[in-house]
Amino acid sequence: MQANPDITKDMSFSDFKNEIINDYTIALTSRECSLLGRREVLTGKAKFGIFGDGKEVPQLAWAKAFRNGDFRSGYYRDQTFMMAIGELSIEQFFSGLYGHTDIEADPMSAGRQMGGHFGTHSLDENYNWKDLTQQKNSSADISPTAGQMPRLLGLAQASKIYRNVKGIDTTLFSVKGNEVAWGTIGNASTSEGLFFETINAAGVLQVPMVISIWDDEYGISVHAKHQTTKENISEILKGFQRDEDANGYEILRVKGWDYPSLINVYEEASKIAREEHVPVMIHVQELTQPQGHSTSGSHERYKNTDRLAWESDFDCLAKMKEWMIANGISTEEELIQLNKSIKKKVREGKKAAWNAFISPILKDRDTLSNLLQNLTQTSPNKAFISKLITELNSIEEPIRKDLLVAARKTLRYITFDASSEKEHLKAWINSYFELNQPKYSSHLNSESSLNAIGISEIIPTYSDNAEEVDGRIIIRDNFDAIFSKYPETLVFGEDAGNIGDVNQGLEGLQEKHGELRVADVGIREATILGQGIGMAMRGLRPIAEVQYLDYVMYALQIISDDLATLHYRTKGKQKAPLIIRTRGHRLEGIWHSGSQLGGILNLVRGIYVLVPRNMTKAAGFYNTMLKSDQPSLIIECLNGYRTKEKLPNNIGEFRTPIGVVETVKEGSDITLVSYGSTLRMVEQTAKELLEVGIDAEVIDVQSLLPFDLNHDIVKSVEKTNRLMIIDEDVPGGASAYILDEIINVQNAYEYLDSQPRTLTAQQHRPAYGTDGDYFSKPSNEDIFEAVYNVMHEANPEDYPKLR
Ligand SMILES: Cc1ncc(C[n+]2csc(CCOP(=O)(O)OP(=O)(O)O)c2C)c(N)n1
Ligand SMILES: [Mg+2]
Repeated sequence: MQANPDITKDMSFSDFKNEIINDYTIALTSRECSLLGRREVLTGKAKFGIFGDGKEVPQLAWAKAFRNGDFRSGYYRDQTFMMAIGELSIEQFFSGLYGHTDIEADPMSAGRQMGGHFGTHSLDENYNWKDLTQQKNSSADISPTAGQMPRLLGLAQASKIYRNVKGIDTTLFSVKGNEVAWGTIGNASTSEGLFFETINAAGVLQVPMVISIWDDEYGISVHAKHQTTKENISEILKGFQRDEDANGYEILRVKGWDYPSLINVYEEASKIAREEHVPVMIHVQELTQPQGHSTSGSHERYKNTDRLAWESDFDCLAKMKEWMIANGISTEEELIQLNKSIKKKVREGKKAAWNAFISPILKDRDTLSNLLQNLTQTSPNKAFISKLITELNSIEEPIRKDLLVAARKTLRYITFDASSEKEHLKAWINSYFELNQPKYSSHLNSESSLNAIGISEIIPTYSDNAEEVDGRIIIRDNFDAIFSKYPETLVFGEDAGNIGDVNQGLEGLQEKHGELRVADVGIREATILGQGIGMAMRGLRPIAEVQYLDYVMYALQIISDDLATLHYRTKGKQKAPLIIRTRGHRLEGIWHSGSQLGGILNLVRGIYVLVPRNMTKAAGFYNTMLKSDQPSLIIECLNGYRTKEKLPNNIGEFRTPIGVVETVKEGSDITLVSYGSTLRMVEQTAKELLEVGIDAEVIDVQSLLPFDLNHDIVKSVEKTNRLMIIDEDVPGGASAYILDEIINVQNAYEYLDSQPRTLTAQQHRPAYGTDGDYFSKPSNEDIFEAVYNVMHEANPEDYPKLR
C-alpha cells in the first residue's frame, strides 16, 4: 500500500482509475485506523490517541510529490502521509498506540513516543548512515506545537549546502541538492513564535522548504478567531509572496477536500522548491476533525451544530468519494465493498499487533505466576502471596508494571525465608529489569563507536620557541584547520560571518571558506539551532553559534525538546551530531552573566556540556567532537579571548578528552572543584591560601555532562578529606549538580571530615559593573574566606577566625 508518484503522466484511464482507487484505499485505511484507534484507547488497551482523521486527502497529494531523499518535519496528523509513502503499516500504527517496545513492531520510536509521532530510520544497526537518497525520510516528531519548524529550516538548508558547496561527499545524503524538506503544521500552531521565526528565516535563506498548513479552524477547542489575525494565515503572510523585484515565498491555497486540485498544487510546489530552491507555503483550508482533537475529550463540547454538519458534509473522504463517483472512477457499490474489506483488514491488523504486544507479557506472567506459586509451598506468608497471585492472574491485559509490582511486593513477604524459590524470584526480578530497563532508557547518548567518550586525547604540542598569543588566535586558527580538513563543516551565527564573530575567533574565515560555510544569520537563536539540527540530521557537521550563553535561553526549548531527545526518542535510529558554540562565564549584568549552567544542565541530558577554561582546551573540544556523533554545547570563556596562551604546533589535531577532569594544582588540605573562568580565580586563590599554610588541590571539571567518568574527584577527597565546589551559578544550580555527582555517585561522603561546601553566586542575577560583579558572584576574597573557614572549623587553633 503505497502511493504512486506519477499520477498524471502518460497513464491509461484504467491505470489512472486504479491509482486513484489505490489512493482512496490508503485514505480509508488510515481513517479506519483512526476510528479503531480511538476505541482501543477508550477500552483501555492504549493510553492516549491522536489521529489523522479529516486530514487524509491532502496527504495523498503530498505523498505523490515526495521523492526519495526528501525529508518530512511534521506533526501528529500525518499518519496518512506515512502510510502513503510506505512507512507505516496497520500493524505498526497499532503497535505504536500500544507502546510496543520493539523497534521492528513500532519503527517510529519503539514505544517511547505516544502514537502519532512519526519518523524513519536514518541509521543502520551499527549506527552508520543509511543511504538517505534512496529512501523517503521523516525526521522524528516532537509534541510541542511548532517545535518541528526550526529543524525543518535546517533540513531544507542542507540541500542548499549540498548543491552549492564544493568538496563534500554527498553520496549518502543528496543528489545535487534536489531534495525538498516538507513541513506540516496545524493552523493554530502557526500562532507560535517558532513558526514566524522559521518562515522569515527560510524566506531570507531561500531554501527548498514546502510548509503545509493543515487548517481545520481549531486548535483543540480554540477557534481561529482567537488564534490568527483575520482568521487566515496565508492572508496575513501575503507580504512574503515573491515578485519580480524580490525573493520570497510562493504562497498557494487549496481546499483540503479537493483531490485533483491538491494533486496539482503539490506537484507545483515540489517543482518550485526542488528546482529553484524557493520556499513554498501551502495553506490547506476547509479541513475537518471528525473525531475531535484527541482521545481526551469530544469536539461536540466546542463545535456548534452548524459546524458539525458542515464537517460531516465536507469530510475530505466523503468529498473524494463524491468526486470519484461523479467522474466514473468507481461506483457507490464498489466503494461500499472496498470499505468493508478495509474494515476487515484493519481489524485483522489491529488484532495481530495486539497479539504481538501482549503475548510475551502473558508468557512472562505465566513464568512469574509459577515462581510465586512455588513460594507459597514454603513461605509462612503464603496467604498474602496467594492474594497477590490471584490479583496478578485476574488482570486481563497485564503490562510489565503489573508483573514487577507483584514480584517486588512478594519479596517483602519472604525477607526472612531461606529457600531456593526465593533465590529464583530475586533472580527473575533482576533479570527482568536487566532485560527491560534498556527498552525505556537506552540511547540517551550515542552508543556507537563514535561516542565522544571513546575518542582518545591528543595533547597539544609546542615548539621550543612557541609564541604567546591571544586566546582567540588559537580558536581562529583551529577553526581554519577544521574548515580546511572537513568540507562538511560550517559555522553560522549572529556576526559570525563578515566580522568573524564578536571576538574574532572566526576572523578572515568567511573570505577563505565562503559565505555559505562561515555565515551571518539573523537574530533568531531558536532557528539557528534548528538550522544546525536539520543539517546535522542530513550528514553535515554544522557548528551553530549562539552569541552569548544568556541567549541560549531563546533556543533552550528546542535544544531540550528536539536535539537532546532525538537519539533517545528514535531508539538510536536518528542522530544530529551538532556542535553548539557559545561564550559565557564571568560576564557582568543581568542578561550578560553567562552563568546559568544549572538550568541548562537539567534540561539538556542527551547533549554533552563542555566548559573549557581556556581556548586551547576549547579548540581541543571542537576537534574531539568533530570525530564523534554526539551533540554538544561548548562554552568558551568570554574573558579568555585576550588572555595569552602558548600557540600549539598541532592546531586542528589535538583533542581534549570528554568526561575527564584535570587536577591543575595538587594539594593535601582540601579539594576545590570548579570550571570555566571561575576555575582560573580558584587557581589564583589557591596560591594565596598557600601563604597561610592551606594547601588546596584544585580540580577543573572541564566536562559537566558527562561528569568525571574516572571518578578522579573522589580520589582527591580520599586524600584531602574536605571538599568545596565553587561556581558562579545560583545556589542550588550547577554546584548542586556537581555535589550530587561527587557525594551520591562517587560516594565521597565516606571520606569527608568536614561538611562539603558549595560557594556560589547570589540568588539574583548579577548586577552591572565591577562592583555589581563583586557583590553578586564569588570573588577571590570570598573563595579565600570560605576555604579558610572550613579549615578554621576543623582546626581553630591553627586557623583563628578571620572575621
Ligand atoms: C507548546 C505546546 N503548547 C500546547 C500544546 C497542547 N496542544 C497540543 S495540540 C494543540 C492544538 C494544535 O492545534 P493545531 O495546530 O490547529 O493542530 P490540529 O490539532 O488542529 O491539527 C495544543 C494546544 C502543545 N502540544 N505544545
Ligand atoms: Mg487546527
